[in-house]
Formats: sequence, C-alpha cells, structure tokens
Amino acid sequence: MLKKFSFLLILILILTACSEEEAKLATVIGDIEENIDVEIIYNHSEAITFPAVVRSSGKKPVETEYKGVELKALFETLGIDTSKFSRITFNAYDGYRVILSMEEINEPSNVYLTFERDGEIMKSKKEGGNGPFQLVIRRDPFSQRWIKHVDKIIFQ
Ligand SMILES: Nc1nc2c(c(=O)[nH]1)N[C@H]1C(S)=C(S)[C@@H](COP(=O)(O)O)O[C@H]1N2
Ligand SMILES: [Mo]
Repeated sequence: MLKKFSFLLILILILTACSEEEAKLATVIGDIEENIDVEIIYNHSEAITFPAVVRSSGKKPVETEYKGVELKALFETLGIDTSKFSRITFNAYDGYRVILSMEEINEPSNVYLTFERDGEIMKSKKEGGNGPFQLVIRRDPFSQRWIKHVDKIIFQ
C-alpha cells in the first residue's frame, strides 16, 4: 500500500517537473546557434524597471511596468562584438519576426529584452503570457515591433 503510494507520488513529481518548460533563448551567428544561459538575463546587474504603455489590438492602452536588460548591455556581457554586424533578426516562438538595425539597437535606452511585467516573471505563450522574453522598443509607441516570445537572435 505504502509502496504503491510512494510510486504514485514520485510519478506525479516527475510529471510536474517535466511540464514546467524552461525559458529558452538562442543567439545565431553564421552557422552557430548557442543557447543563452537565461540566469544571466534574470540576474543581470544592469536590469532596470521602466514604465510602458501597452497597446494590444482591440483593447484600451494599459500602463505597465517592465523589467529587462538593455540589449546592447546584454551583448556586452555575452562577449558579442556587435560592430561586425549591421542588423539583427528576432524570431519568435509563434513565427513572428522583426528586423532591427544595429543603429537602432545602439540608441541609448531604447531596446530592452524584458522578462518581468508588473513584478511578475513573464509566462510563455503556452501559459498565456507575452514571454518568457519580450523585446520592448521604448521609441516604438505603437508596440508592433515589441516581439513577444522571442526565441532567436540572429546576427547579420
Ligand atoms: N511574437 C509576436 N509578437 C508580436 C505580435 C505577434 O503576433 N507575435 N504582434 C505585434 C503587434 S501587431 C502588436 S500591436 C503587439 C501587441 O500585440 P497583442 O495585442 O497581440 O498583444 O505585439 C507585437 N508583437
Ligand atoms: Mo498590432
């Protein structure tokens, strides 16, 4: 009886552990794709919180607070020399894709990789969120290019 019970308990533990998908984000440079250690993003010393107005289609604008790292600061931490590239393509889990020029990315306080919204870690698309990572362009007030669920950063 006790054996059966502990077997079930272990099975449940394994199943819940597996269903909790981990956040993934990769860089692509030439043929080389590399996963970013997401803890580097979550624990980045230059991560800041800033206010933003979210304009979802068909809804009233909502004032929110995002937390994230300026993209160029993250690239510095990852040791990526961006001077060799002219643009970046961002791919999202749902197939959405946006290209930004390196100039725009290097504008001060403009492009952020965010992971928290209103104090909560952003959920994935499957879990009904905008995350786990969302690119927020503070000088794009209509938010069309605020890529939700970014999963690939391709340097070109
Ligand atoms: N991954 C992803 N990001 C996206 C989109 C999308 O369809 N997929 N839509 C864009 C558009 S057009 C807008 S207005 C904003 C807000 O979209 P939402 O209203 O669907 O949240 O997200 C932008 N980023
Ligand atoms: Mo939109």
